[in-house]
Amino acid sequence: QVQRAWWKEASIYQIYPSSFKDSNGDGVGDIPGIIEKLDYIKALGVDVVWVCPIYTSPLVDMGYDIADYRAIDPRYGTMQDVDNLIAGLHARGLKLVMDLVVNHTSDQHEWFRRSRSSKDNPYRDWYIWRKPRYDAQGNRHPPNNWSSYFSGGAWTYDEPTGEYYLHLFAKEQPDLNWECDAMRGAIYNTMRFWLDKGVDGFRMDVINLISKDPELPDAKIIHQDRQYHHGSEHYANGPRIHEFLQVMGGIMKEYDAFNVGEMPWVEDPDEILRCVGSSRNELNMIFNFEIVEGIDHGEGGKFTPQQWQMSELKSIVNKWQRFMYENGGWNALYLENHDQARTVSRWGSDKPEFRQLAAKMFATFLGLQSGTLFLYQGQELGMSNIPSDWGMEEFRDLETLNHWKELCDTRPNDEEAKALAKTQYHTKSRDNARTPMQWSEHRHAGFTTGDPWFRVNDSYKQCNAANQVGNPTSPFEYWAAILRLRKEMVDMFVYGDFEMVDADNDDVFAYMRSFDGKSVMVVCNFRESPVEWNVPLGLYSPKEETLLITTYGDISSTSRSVSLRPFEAFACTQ
Ligand code: TEU
Repeated sequence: QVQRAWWKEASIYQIYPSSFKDSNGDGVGDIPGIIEKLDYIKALGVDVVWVCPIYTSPLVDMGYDIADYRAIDPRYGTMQDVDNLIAGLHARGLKLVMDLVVNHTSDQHEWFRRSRSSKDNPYRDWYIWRKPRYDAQGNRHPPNNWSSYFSGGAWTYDEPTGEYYLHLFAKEQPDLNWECDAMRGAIYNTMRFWLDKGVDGFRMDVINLISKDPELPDAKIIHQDRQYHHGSEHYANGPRIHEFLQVMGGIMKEYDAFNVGEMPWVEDPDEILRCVGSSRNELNMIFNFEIVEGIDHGEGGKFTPQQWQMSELKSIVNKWQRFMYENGGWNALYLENHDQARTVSRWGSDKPEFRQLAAKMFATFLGLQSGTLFLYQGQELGMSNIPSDWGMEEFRDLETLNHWKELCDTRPNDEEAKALAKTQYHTKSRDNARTPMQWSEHRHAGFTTGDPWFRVNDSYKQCNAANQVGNPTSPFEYWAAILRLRKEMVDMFVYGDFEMVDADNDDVFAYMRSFDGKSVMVVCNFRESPVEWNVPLGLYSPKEETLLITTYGDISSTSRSVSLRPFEAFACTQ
């Protein structure tokens, strides 16, 4: 028996504030800019808007380094603007989800300034400080061998007090100490502060990293040649994670609020179910990373090449679709966000003749699965990665820049490695998703009247909201149709069963959804070439009359096969 919930039926639109819409000509997107575009968001047909961090921040990591949890960064606007945003959304029947980034703060946060000031400051214990280790020669070393996600080690030595602090991300993002009661209390109060304001929920940044093994043991060594090692076995879903998540879940429940937890480095389905199971009162759902950081990351990590395989994509999708259906958990569906490259470029094609077709194919593939659907700004337009002829000077993201710097420092003359890394940045850098939103064919794509903080993708004349809204063949209108279909057939698409079809096919991703004796077949050609798809024995054959949605407007089929055009996708009933 399926348990119904508004958030299971909802679709969520993610906004990256710096790059969405600039209202005052300073080149940076802002909250009044978001308010200008609420009708656009409503027209797409989503139910919830998730806004990435807009709190006071030095923007070392684009706002994921928060200096004050209760203040709005002046670049984005004021608290009054947030009130107006909430009112504008609620007036349209939309909800607001904010980012909750509580694994770490900025090093400019008042808590950290105090913490680092002296060993006996009351805030000392709010962060994770440890004494150095010394070797036989008396050389100083960090307390353990963990690496940071943004290159180098996870510890920085702080001269004034002679200890190291932990930072799993940049050195300007010190990790909070969740073993400290007072610190936890401050975070829980912060959640209430925003919920009392009328915010409808949170997206919780790397929430599974907050509970660490207090011993902070050395990481197991997988790559002998490296100085620092991953270590997630000691802090991903650590010893007290469920205790903390249940407190937060309790707060969310009081407000009937929505939450989704971002959870890297955990793959065990049973552990994930302990976080999202319907009886657990922890999280509604999580973002897992198996597709976006699995199928095309090579052995050496994100910026090493790996040709993705259809069989792997199928087995990941099938596993999670079936597992949550059978075990009373819930999936978050996404392919893009501010940390991931653009789908069309990464797994489809952004050639002019294919870009829109690929965008619509991915909309079909993702949009008709079971789960809560997340769309990232620009995905509804089929926006593509930054052009291949942009040089390194255009990149802004510290993950990419730190990686590049480390490579240039350690292998300055290895031209081959450098060329390879550049190709990888053009495929997978976070910057691919962060170029300004393309509103129109006008100067700077209508994003700003000033100089944009980040260069606008050269594709804006062909790909923009103005030429897509109201155009029946556009990706925007196709996404709108998918979202309508999910609402009209909510039992089928939200609550129905999922079954993979033709699992061994390397070109075509096909699946059946079913509910109460009825079914829908979804067929997606992932290739830029035509593919003849033989309908598996025992299945009904797709016909023009039974189409629910189609990327080409019609289909070309006989009773036993369908001639799929490049990136063609459709869904049909019996
Ligand atoms: O990302 C968490 C995370 O796991 C990242 O390391 C992610 O894997 C990486 O960006 C992909 O290359 C979250 C936020 O989404 C990200 O923007 C922040 O930089 C990070 O946390 C630190 O707050």
